[in-house]
Amino acid sequence: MDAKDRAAQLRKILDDAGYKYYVLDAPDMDDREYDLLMRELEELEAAHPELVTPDSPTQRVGGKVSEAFAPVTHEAPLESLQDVFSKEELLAFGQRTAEAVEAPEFDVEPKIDGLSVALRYENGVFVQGATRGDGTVGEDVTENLRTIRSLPLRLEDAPEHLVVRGEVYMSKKVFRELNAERERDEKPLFANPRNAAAGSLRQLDPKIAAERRLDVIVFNIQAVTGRSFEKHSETLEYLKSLRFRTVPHAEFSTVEECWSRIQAIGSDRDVFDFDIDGAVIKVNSLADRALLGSTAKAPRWAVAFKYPPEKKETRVTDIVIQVGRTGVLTPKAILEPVRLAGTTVTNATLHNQDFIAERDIRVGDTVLVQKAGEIIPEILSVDLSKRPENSVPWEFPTVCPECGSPVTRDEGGAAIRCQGAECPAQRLRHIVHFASRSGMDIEGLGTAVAQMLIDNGLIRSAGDIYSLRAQDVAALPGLGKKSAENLLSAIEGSKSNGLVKLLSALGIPQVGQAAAKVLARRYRTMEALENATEEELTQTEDIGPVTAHYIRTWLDSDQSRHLLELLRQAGVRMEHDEDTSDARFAGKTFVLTGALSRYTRDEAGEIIERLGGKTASSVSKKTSYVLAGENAGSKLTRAQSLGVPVITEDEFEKMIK
Ligand code: 0OX
Repeated sequence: MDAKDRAAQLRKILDDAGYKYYVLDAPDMDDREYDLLMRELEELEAAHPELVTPDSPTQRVGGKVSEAFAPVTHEAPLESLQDVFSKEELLAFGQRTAEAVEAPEFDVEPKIDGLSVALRYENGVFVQGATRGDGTVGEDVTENLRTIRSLPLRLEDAPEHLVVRGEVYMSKKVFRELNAERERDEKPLFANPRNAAAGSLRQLDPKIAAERRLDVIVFNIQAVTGRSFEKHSETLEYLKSLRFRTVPHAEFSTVEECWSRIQAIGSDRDVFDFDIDGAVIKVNSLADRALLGSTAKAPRWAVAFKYPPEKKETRVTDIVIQVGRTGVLTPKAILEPVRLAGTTVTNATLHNQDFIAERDIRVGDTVLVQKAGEIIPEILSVDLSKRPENSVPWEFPTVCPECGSPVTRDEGGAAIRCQGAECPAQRLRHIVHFASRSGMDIEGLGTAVAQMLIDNGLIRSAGDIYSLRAQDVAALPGLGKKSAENLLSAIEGSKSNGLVKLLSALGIPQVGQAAAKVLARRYRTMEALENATEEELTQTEDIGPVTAHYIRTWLDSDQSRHLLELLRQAGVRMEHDEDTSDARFAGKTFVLTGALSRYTRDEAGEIIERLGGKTASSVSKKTSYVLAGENAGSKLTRAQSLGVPVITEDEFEKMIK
C-alpha cells in the first residue's frame, strides 16, 4: 500500500474510533492502539506534507491563531427563542399554533446551556465554524472548534454544502475536573460550565481550547443542498446518521403531552452530561414552520420553557471556613443533602460575616435554599419556627483555621483576612510585601520571582529568603546566573536595613512605615519590642489600643516567633541606631507648605524624622518651624499670625548640613 492509501486508511480507522469514543461513548479501541495509529499517521504526514488534509485527525490542534474571530455573516440567521415561564404561556403557544396550522405536531428537546455555533461543511469537510454573535454576524472560531472531539471533521456521503447549528458546551464531568485542577493550581475557578465553555471557545490559542475538552451537540440544519425533509425529527435522524451528536428529542401531538415531557426533563436534568437552561418546544413539520414564519426576534414555531429556580428546605449541619488565595476567610454552610435542580446540594456559600449576621444563620437551623444559574446554591432565609431551643448565634473565628494566626477585617470592607506570614493561603502576598520597597526593599523579588521560588520549594516564608543558595536560584527557568547573583546580593544587602524597614516588612496588621518608625524609635531593638506589654505599647506615641493589640498578638504567635528566629539566625539587623548619632531635631515639629525645589515633601519629611523631628499637617502654637516653599498659602499666614518661625528651603538646608 502506498503512503497516500495508508494515510487515508489510518484516517478512516482513527475517525471511526474517535466517533465511537467521543460521540457514542462506546469505545472499541484501547488508548494505546489509538495513540500508536495516530503517531503512524503523524509520521506519514511529516514525511509527505502534500498528504496533509485539513480534515485529518492530526489537524485538531494545528490551526493558526491569526485567523480567529474574523466576522462571519451567517447564511441563514441563527434565530433566538421566545421564552415562556408557565404552563399557561405554553398552552397559549399551543393555542396560537393550532389556530394557524392544522393538527400541529411538536418536538421537545432539552435546552443545552452552552454557546450556539454554525458549522459549515463543503463536500463533507468541516471548513468553518462561527459563534452566533447577534444572529446575523458571528465570529470565526474554526480553529478552536476543530479541537472538539465530538465534532466530525469530515462526513461520509455528505451533501455538497451543509450548515448545521449546534450548541458548544463543557460537560459537567470536564467542568468538575478542570475546576479541581484549577483549584490545585490556585487559578480562579470557572463559575459554571457555560462560562467555562464561552471562555474556552474564544481562546486565542487552540492548544488551550483543546485542553478544555469541549463538546458539541447539533439540533438544526441551517442550509443543505440536494436533500429535502418533511419533519424536524427527520433532520435530526439524518444528522445522527452523518455521525453528529444530536440533541435528545421526543415527538408529541398535544401540548399537554409536551408539558409532561418538559416536567420530566426538569426533574431528571442530572441524567444529561450538560447543564440545561430550559426546554425547547418546536413545531415538527417543516411546512408548518414555513407557514408560521418568524417575528423580527424569533420564530413563531418554537418557544423555550424556562424552569423556575427550585427552592427547598434543608438543615445546616455545620458552618466551616475556607481560606482563599488572598487570605480571605469565606464561611460555608454544610447542608443535609437535598435534591435541587437536578443535583444533590450539600453546601451553600455564606459569603462573609455580615451575610450570616444579617440572616442570623446558625448551625442546626432549617433554611430555604435556592439554586439559580450558578452552581453554588444560596440560603434565602431561616425558618425560625424550626430553630432548636439550645441554638446559639454563630461566631466568626478570630484565628485562621489553616494556620492559627490572628485574622483582621478589611478596613471599610466585609472580608476577614488571615495575617499569618506562613499561612499556605497567604505565603505569596507576605513574601512580596516583605521584599517590597516599603519593606526590606529587595530588588528583583517581585510577585513572579516569589511565586517561582515558592513553586520550586525553595522558600516557604520570608524567613527562608536569607538561606537561598545561588545555584538553586540560577537553575530557575528564565532567571540565569546574572539575575540570580543580583538577587542574592540584594538579599544580602537588605540584612543591614535596620529595625524600621524590618518592622514595616513583617506585615504586622496596622504597622506600616509610620508606625514602624515610631516603634523603632521608642524600643530601639526588636528584643525590647518583643518584651513590651500591650499596655506599654498603647502608651507609645501614635499607637492606639487596636494597633497595640495587633502588635502583641502578632508577636505572640508561633509563626511570628519562628520567622524572627530565622531572620536572627540569618544575621538580619534588628536594631535602630540612626537618631542616637544625630537627633538635632528631637522634640521639634515641622509643618511643610508650598512647593519645595530640592525635595518632595515626603523626602523632606524623612530627613526631619531621621534627625529626630516630627512633621505635622497643620500649624499650631506647638509647631517649631514652618518650612515654606514657593506659593505657600494659608499655613504660612497662620504661622505668621501665631508667631511660629518660618524658614526657607535654604535655611532648612543649613540646618541639616
Ligand atoms: C439548545 C437549543 C437551542 C433555535 C432557533 C430556532 C430553533 N440550546 O439546546 N435552540 C434550538 O432551536 C431553536 N434548539 C435547541 N435544542
